[in-house]
Amino acid sequence: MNSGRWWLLAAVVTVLVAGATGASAADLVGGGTTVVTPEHSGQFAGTYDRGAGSREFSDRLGAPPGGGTGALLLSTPSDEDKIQFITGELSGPLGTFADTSYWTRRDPAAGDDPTALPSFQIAVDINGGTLQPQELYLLTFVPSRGGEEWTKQDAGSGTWCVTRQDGGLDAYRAGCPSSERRTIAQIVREHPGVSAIAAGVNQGGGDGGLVAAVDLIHVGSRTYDLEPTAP
Ligand SMILES: [Ca+2]
Repeated sequence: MNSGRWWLLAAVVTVLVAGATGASAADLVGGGTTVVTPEHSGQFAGTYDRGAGSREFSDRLGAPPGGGTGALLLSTPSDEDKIQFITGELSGPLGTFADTSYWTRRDPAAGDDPTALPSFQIAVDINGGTLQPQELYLLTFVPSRGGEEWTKQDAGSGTWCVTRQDGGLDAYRAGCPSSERRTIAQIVREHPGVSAIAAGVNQGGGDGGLVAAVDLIHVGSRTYDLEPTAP
C-alpha cells in the first residue's frame, strides 16, 4: 500500500472512530434536521484536508432559505489546498444518495474562476462488505451552475465522477470525461453492494483563491444546517 492510499484509509477510519465517540443520541435517530455548529459538529471533520486552506462557520455570506443565519465558509488560497467537511454518519447503502443536495455561494471577491464551487464527495467500498484497499473509490459531483447567489445543488439527480482511490489521485484535478460520469442509480446497478463510508463537501485541489459557503447538506431523510452558533 502506498502512502497516499494509506492516508485516505487512515482518514476514513478517523471519521468512523470520531463518530463512535462524538455523536449525540439525537445524531443517531436518523431523520430530520441537525444543526451543526463549531461546538457540536457531530461526526463532521476535515480529515482529508491538506495545505493551507481554512474552514470557518460564519454569517458573512448569510444562509440559503431555511438555513438559519450562517453557513460554513471554505477557503483554499492555492491550487494545492484542499478543505473538506465530511462525516461517517452518512455511511450505508449508496442508493440513499439518490436524494442528495447542498447549497453553495461564492464569495464575490474570490478567485479567478467564476464557475468554481465546492464539490460533493462520497468515499465508497465499491462492492460492500469488508473494505479492502483496492475497493476504495471516490465519487465526485462537481456543480455546473451557481455562483455568487445561494444555489441549491441537486447532486442526487446529477452525474458523478467515479475514481478508484489510488495513491494521491485527486478526482477533481485528474479530470473526468463526460462519458465516465455516472448517476447514483447507474453506479448502484453496475456495482451491487456498493456502500458509502463517508461523505460531504470538498473544495480543492485546483481551486486556488476560492472562498465559498456551503449549507443545508441533505442526504436521504437527513439535513445538516451549518451554523456559527446554536439556535
Ligand atoms: Ca446555516
